[in-house]
Amino acid sequence: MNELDALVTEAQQSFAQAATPADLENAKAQFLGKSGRITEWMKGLAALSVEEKKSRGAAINAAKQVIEAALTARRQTLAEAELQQQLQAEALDVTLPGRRRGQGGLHPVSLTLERIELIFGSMGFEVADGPEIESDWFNFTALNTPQDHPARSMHDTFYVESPAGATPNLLRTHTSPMQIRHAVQQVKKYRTALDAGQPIPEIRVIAPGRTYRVDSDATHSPMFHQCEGLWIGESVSFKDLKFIFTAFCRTFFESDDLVLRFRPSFFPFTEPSAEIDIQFQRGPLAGRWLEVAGSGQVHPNVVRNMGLDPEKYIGFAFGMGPDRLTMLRYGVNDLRLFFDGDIRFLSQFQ
Ligand code: 2U9
Repeated sequence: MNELDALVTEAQQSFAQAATPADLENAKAQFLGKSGRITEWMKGLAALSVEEKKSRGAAINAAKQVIEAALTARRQTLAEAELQQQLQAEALDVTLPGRRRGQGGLHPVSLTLERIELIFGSMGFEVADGPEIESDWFNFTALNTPQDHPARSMHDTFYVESPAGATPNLLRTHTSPMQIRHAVQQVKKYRTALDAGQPIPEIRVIAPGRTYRVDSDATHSPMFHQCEGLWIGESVSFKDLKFIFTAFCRTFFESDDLVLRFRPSFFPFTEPSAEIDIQFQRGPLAGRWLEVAGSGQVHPNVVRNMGLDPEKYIGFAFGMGPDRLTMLRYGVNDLRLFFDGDIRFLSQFQ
């Protein structure tokens, strides 16, 4: 075997051993590069005679072509191998099931609020929604709560930073301010009729929503929900309150034989006032009296703050805690479970 044949064999072996395209390009440089072995052979031609140049030159060119063909073949092989590897690495199993988007659902307290709105809505109550940051006037003063009432202390109420000298705003401690707002709006709307001594539509509204108090244990959360109701007209009485609230409780708890008890109490915004207890006749809570709401006849000062004459307009109000109603309905004993955000607990209500 002459030297050129040996060089071709060496180049073929060298290309075959190159495992990556980079290795192959290095191997190519050794044979076909500027100072590669074939190039050196070409340079060697200069010293030869014309005859020798012809025959040797042809032989070198033939060897070069074989080496180039080997290089091209190896390049293709390596490129194909690389492609195959990539295809395998990125392979998609189209038979796998798709990833589903999780199905969301309503929070148990939201379910209760919807239920309350539906029931009172069916009895002709509007639903009022409004600010959670309130003024001292709407949260306390308009509701006949005296200046020195303990509820107004920093101990019980979250105050919001405000400019020096200004009466501080606060996180509403109940949703009653919303009922005042609603009533004032209605009174404004019917001012002309009122001034002319004409009757105006009754005010019948509930105000559900978040409320805040400085309080935290197994049955109190600093943020909790409330739903208050208000019905004002020319002859709305305690018997209407009893009827409405009994109907509400029996529908809410789906229990026609549920019994209610009105126990005398005190609230600054109602006079007289009563706590409302319920008693189930069946089920795990049967026989026990459970407190579910406060209520009363709206205090004349509060009626006046709505812009109405308390000698002519009268009515009742009530307030309840949807969080507690949810606990009773589902048999949950720790209020904090509702606000921990644990999906394992919350998904049970879907
Ligand atoms: C206006 C006038 C009067 C709303 C009322 C209660 C009694 C009451 C508590 C129930 C459970 C608060 O969340 S709770 O702790 N509420 O006892 N609320 S009367 O009285 C009003 C509301 C608005 C204009």
